Amino acid sequence: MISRGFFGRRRPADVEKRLPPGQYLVRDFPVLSAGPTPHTPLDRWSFTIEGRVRSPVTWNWEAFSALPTQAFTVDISCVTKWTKLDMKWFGVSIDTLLEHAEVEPEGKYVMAFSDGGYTTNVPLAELINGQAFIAYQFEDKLLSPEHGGPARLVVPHLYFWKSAKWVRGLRFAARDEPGFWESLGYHMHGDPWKEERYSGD
Ligand SMILES: Nc1nc2c(c(=O)[nH]1)N[C@H]1C(S)=C(S)[C@@H](COP(=O)(O)O)O[C@H]1N2
Ligand SMILES: [Mo]
Repeated sequence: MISRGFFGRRRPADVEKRLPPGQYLVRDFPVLSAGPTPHTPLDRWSFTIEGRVRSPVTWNWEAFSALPTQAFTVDISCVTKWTKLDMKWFGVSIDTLLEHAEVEPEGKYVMAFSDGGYTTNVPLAELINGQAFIAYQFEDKLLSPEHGGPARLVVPHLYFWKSAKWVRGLRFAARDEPGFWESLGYHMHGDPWKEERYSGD
């Protein structure tokens, strides 16, 4: 018997249903970075929750990698129109992180910040209840530097620019401020199913 492979097992109609409007399927994993790939050694890496929280929390790598992990199998859509199905990540759910930080009632908006200066904004409501996580493993390997290792935010239900690579923390605020791409004309929210690509979409 000949193996039909990963995509052969699913009927095209099922695949079609999982493709947001204007997207096409890819099987490879493209790399898209606005600048050079940072290489922060693990002994100098940390992850911080700050801003509108009762008291800021910082984990070093040892503490962060000791947090409970989960597997997440998700479909990802990039605003450049590729969609990749069934991407298997491992990491720490944002819900788990927030068990360690008390967000103030005003802290409804989050700015993710990264090594190299990249930022992206996501409302808190879109990060909780299992919707988003900090990934440090992709498939069977530690996350490679070009894909955001040591760790990246993954918000699978929004366009992939919201999934900040080399993420170092989340800053809580009372107002929704634009991050890097958002201040260059990309959408503040970025829902692929609504084609929220650019401001005004
Ligand atoms: N820190 C950082 N995160 C980033 C980016 C970036 O340039 N810097 N690019 C974003 C964009 S536009 C996309 S599509 C994805 C690409 O992730 P990948 O290179 O793993 O495919 O990362 C997002 N996260
Ligand atoms: Mo992107």
